[in-house]
Amino acid sequence: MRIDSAEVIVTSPGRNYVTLKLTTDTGVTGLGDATLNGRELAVVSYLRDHVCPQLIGKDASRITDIWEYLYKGAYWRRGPVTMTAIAGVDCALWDILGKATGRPVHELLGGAVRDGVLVYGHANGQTIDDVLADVGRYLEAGYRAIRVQASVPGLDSTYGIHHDGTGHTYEPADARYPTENVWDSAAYLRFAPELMAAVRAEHGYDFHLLHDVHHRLTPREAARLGKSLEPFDMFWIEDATPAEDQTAFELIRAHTVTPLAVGEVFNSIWDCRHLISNRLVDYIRCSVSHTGGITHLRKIFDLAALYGVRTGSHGAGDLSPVSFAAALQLDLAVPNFGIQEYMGHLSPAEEVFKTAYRFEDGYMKPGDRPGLGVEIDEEAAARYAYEPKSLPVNRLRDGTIHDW
Ligand code: EZ4
Ligand code: CO
Repeated sequence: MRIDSAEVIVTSPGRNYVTLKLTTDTGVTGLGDATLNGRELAVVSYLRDHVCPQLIGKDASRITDIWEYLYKGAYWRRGPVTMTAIAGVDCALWDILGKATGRPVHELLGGAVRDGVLVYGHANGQTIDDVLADVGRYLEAGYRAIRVQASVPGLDSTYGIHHDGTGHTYEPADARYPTENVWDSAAYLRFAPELMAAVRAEHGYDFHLLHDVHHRLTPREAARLGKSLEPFDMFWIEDATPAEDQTAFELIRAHTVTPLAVGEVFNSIWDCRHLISNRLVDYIRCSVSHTGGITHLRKIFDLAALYGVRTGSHGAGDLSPVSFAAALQLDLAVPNFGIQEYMGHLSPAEEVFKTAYRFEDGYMKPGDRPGLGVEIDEEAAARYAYEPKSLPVNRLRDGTIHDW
């Protein structure tokens, strides 16, 4: 079973997605997501110009060998572009192996160790009242875990608030000039406990409550936030500080028992090792498509299992349905699964990606189609041309660039 063709499909059904499609000489196709939000074309070039030509003729069933070949063979290691490209190849190969053997990928990973994948949805709003209503809608829909974000009073724009009722928080902008937001940590730190108190007062404690800080605080501020949220029994606070400064987590840990989650901007096990092996985080949030695919993410999850760290994979809408399906396959198979983010996809994406997973009673079921369980309609994909867009940039009130 040799790889006969490797094609990169770029489409924008609501937002941009990069998909790698591999086809074998036996006629089996596999899909992998290779989307890196705001930097999509860098991965497209990495794949088309450098990786795809090297795949032709390779034995598609030698997944680990191809992974090592692309990782070690490039000499230049790690980084989001490289690891997203490798992830695209890796997931497509798992998809092929599944289809060739007639098995869903989770069976090839050792089989399901649970019946469904606990997911959390994104409730948000401009005001606390808007958020309370949105949380109510998620509970009504059957969610058992909900991430809550609200506009910080006094700021024009806050991360995590959708503007169009879709749940999607991506802020469209001209690619050359990202939207610029103003950020104020003091205002946020005053507001966050008020928000979580209101959510618990209105809706009680019988569901998991999550919150994304999105890398904006100093370690001391993060420690204070964690402490101030302890009464509200958070499932986690996510990305409390920019996580490249990893000893920062010692300070946060010393002051709060609010669980910590980190990892959506990591791309290899080396980014995770210190935090995991020193038990500085409770959940590791790497995504299958930014961390070298199923093969490498499985290693990260197995390392985490040694230290009692659970998984909580990134699942934003800027990762395609192919990525989400791959995440579900892995989530189902690892003993130390914690939770899976589920933001969903805009409706045009459903024309392009035909998925088998379904939401049921707070859990996601991946279905039992062979492989990852997603097909692409290439004619539909061709109707949605790539649209250059950037993520926003944050500045403090005095104009200083800050983490977004
Ligand atoms: O901002 O995926 O937890 N989810 C997030 C996301 C990220 C986007 C960046 O592309 O933090 O909304
Ligand atoms: Co996040």
